[in-house]
Amino acid sequence: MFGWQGNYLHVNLTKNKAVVKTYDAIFAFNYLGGRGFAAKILWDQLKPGTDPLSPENKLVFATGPLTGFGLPNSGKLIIASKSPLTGGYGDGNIGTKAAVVMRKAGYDGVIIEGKAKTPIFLHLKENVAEFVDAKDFWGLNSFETEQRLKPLYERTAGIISIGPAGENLVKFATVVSQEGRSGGRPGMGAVMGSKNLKAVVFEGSGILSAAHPKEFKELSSESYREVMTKPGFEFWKRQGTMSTIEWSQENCALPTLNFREGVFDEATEIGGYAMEKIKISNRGCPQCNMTCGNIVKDSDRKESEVDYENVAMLGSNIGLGNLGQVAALNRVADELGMDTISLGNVLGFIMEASERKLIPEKILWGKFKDTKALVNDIAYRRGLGGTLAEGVRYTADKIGSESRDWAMHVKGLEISAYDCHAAPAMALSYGTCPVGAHHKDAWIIGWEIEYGRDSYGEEKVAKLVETQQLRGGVFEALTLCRFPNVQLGLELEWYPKFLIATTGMDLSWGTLNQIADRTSTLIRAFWVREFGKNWTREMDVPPARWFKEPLKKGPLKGSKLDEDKFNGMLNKYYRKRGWDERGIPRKSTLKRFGLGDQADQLSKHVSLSE
Ligand code: PTT
Ligand code: SF4
Repeated sequence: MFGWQGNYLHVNLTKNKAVVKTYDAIFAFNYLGGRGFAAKILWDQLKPGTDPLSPENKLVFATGPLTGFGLPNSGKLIIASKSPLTGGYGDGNIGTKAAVVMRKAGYDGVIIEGKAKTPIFLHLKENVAEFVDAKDFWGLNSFETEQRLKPLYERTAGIISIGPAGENLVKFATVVSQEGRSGGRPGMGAVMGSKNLKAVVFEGSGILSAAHPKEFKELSSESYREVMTKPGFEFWKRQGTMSTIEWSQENCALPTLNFREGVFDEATEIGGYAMEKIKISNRGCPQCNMTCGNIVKDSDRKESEVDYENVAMLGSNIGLGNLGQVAALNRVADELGMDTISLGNVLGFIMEASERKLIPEKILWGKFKDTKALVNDIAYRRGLGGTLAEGVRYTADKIGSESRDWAMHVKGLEISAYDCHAAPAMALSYGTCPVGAHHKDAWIIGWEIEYGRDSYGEEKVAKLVETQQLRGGVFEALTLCRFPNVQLGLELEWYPKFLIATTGMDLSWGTLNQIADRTSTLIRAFWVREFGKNWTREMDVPPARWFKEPLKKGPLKGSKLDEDKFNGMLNKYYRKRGWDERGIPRKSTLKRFGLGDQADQLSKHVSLSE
């Protein structure tokens, strides 16, 4: 096969064993790569009911057929597992040299199972898998870990690691690379920690061969050039995702004080233009010529990479209006290896609980030093930090009463940075995202605001499914960064051309969308298999706050979601997906995607509708 290497490495940490396994063209054609591969592997290889933090859970690193080729933004890696935060399918997409080097070492993916007796790191290259003692590394933060590992290996090595949060099994610990790129929101770092795996170092110098080398070479230079000609290119390089702060504020979608409001009085202080004043450089993922990581000097005089989500969640959502301090919190989260979105949620939640006197501790909005101390307590599970380390759903269950109404999560994954009091389609996007509340599968709020916020109609459901197919389906399977397309408008026609040149396969958008739908149906089946009779459609419904408490400030004051209309919209969504009124894929739908065996297995856990 061209494009795909046709194999992955299966590593067992209990037995110190690594075996190369091959896969065939049918697997590649049905699932394409990245999230598609991860979903199929986890369905096939994970026993239902596996404890996510047990040696039996599997951690999957997966790439796509274009990863590592000289094509726009092909330096990303999917990290997937059964999530300790949600109990369902979890993944994240991280930009890292490790993705490129893993492919050059000859692997499309790595599956890790078991648990090392003592802390280790893995060194993987062509025909080599070393299990290296990491006792001296355990306890280091993710930046120190990478800095200490780098000189031991080739300059081109790609490294991913966890920080203390992953070691201490914080449920929203992430995997970190290149001092600031962080992926795997639903606790992929905790899964790594549970296996005593501190880091993975990839080395590889093989050549990726394209099916049509001459055409590929031309496409490569043309497409990179095309990215640079896009009208938004210069501004993007200046601000990256940070201009979204101003956009969200204008559109009453900036999460403020635990998603109570959609506008923040100090938005300008933490926005894109304020960021430009303290910006020192750009950083980014490999294979990218539109790098968007804004490196700023933070209030601790350290360098921190800020994106919209980090700043909204650690800024407006916790009432902190000083960008240098927000950046410092972000840096601490990166060092400790914790997801900033979930972190901003648990902090906002506990500040609200304190304000309402539901807990004895006094935790005030927007207090930098106290918040920083609490962030450290979470990573090391000290005092109240130990509770917050379990995530917002757990914390609300512990505090009880009405606090569940404003515990901002879906399926246990904390909501990313868009307030939905006046955005029903975005609320549905959070509700139905395959990993829990993440904007990655469908940032539909931009379109929704243009189209009209009030509607709960069929057209919004259709647009949502189409967006999920493209972003959550195709980009996550190709494992390419979606920003050239969604931020700068690189035309979709490029992508099938990339596939022909590299793999030799002529995949139409119809075929790609079918692969996307197969994967999302399989992931839904995975969730239902895990939850069995406890699965309910309520798991697709966002928190009560957006339905019960209208906005009190800003131009959309008085807005809230309508529960009945939302439920109607959810029904339409299920119909469009071929799922029944419980949100469970119908037998006929599973069969339509070639998932007949999966239907048989699933029917042992729940009754399936025809
Ligand atoms: C992603 C989520 C995001 S999405 C952000 S900012 W964003 C947060 N970044 C964090 C961070 O930084 N440090 C930290 N400790 N935690 C963080 N949590 C949050 O994680 C990321 C970019 C961004 S920046 C986005 S939107 C796009 N996401 C893509 C995606 O999901 N798929 C895809 N095919 N392409 C994408 N391109 C963009 O990549 P998760 P990264 Mg991240 C400091 O991983 O789990 O998916 O959560 O990977 O390399 O940093 O790139 O405004
Ligand atoms: Fe990474 Fe940003 Fe480039 Fe995407 S645009 S590949 S997130 S640096």
